[in-house]
Amino acid sequence: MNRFTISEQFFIDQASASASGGLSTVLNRLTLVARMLASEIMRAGFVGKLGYTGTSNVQGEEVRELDVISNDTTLQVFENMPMVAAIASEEMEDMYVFPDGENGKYLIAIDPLDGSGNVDIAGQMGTIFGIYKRPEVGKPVTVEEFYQSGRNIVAAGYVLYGPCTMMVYSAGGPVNGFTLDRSIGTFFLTHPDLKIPEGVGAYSVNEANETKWDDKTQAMVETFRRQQADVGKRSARYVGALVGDFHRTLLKGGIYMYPGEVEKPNGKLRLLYENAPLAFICERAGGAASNGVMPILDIVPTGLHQRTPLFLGSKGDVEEAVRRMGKA
Ligand code: FBP
Repeated sequence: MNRFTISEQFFIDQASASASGGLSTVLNRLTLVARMLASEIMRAGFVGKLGYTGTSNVQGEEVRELDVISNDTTLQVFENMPMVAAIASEEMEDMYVFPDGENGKYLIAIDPLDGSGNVDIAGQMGTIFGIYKRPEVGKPVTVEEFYQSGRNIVAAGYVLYGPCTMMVYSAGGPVNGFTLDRSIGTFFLTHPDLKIPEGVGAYSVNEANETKWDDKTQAMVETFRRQQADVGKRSARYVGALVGDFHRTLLKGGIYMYPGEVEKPNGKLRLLYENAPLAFICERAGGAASNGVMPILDIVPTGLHQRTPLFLGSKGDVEEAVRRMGKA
């Protein structure tokens, strides 16, 4: 790999000798989504697109104009891609089946714009994606085809929109990070074979939710806050965008937590297009991801928008957090 390794060639080189090239094509199209959204986010302030649409999504969350733009862009980019059968998105209640989708080979689960609460403060945001193979091609697409555990993911990753735009992905092997050179619209390999550090890094949780957690969760987070965790002293960091908090955790170590609450035991984050793709990346970088009871990747979804608690990061940190909550 020389310093001019670009994503297009890398996807092809990394594919197995017997690969049809379909997955590489899907990944390349995802870099197109990344470049288009990076541009939309950069320009949103100039064209008055930082606000809300006045509607709510299936999650009951207020929808930002950029949420809609991000979802529409994703659908447009994959509209004429015969190898993609359907897309499940945070922004759509039901899956979207493409014309002639029944002959498609892949399913894409996506959060087109993660961290949209950061839209109007120039904060970090991201796109999270997971790619699955259909159980059978040539039949009408059913939503149950998306109900596969993260162990079946063929490729997953995220795009980080921040001071720079990065794409981090794995197709089952190492985790590799690319950085966008906006001037030529090309992603260059800048972070090959990422491994998450152990015993260092921040703990990352919205502590304003503390009173909503059960006693053991409160005690566990308190241990990290009071610098008494077995895994060593930790600082606190929380940017309010899962992709931003996870990217820092992947590079610097530590743990991101979105615990369940007494009133909402499944927490906030969605399994199919947020937790499972990031768990796939985290495990391949040597880390761990749990819902507090079992590995995220072992959970078989029963709905497109199913939520789970999330503990994601350095293996030692996640294991200690799970142990201290005593639910596993
Ligand atoms: P979406 O923005 O895609 O809905 O993602 C949910 C999210 O914004 C995560 O990115 C972030 O980590 C979390 O919610 C922040 O939640 P809270 O504001 O409750 O801490």
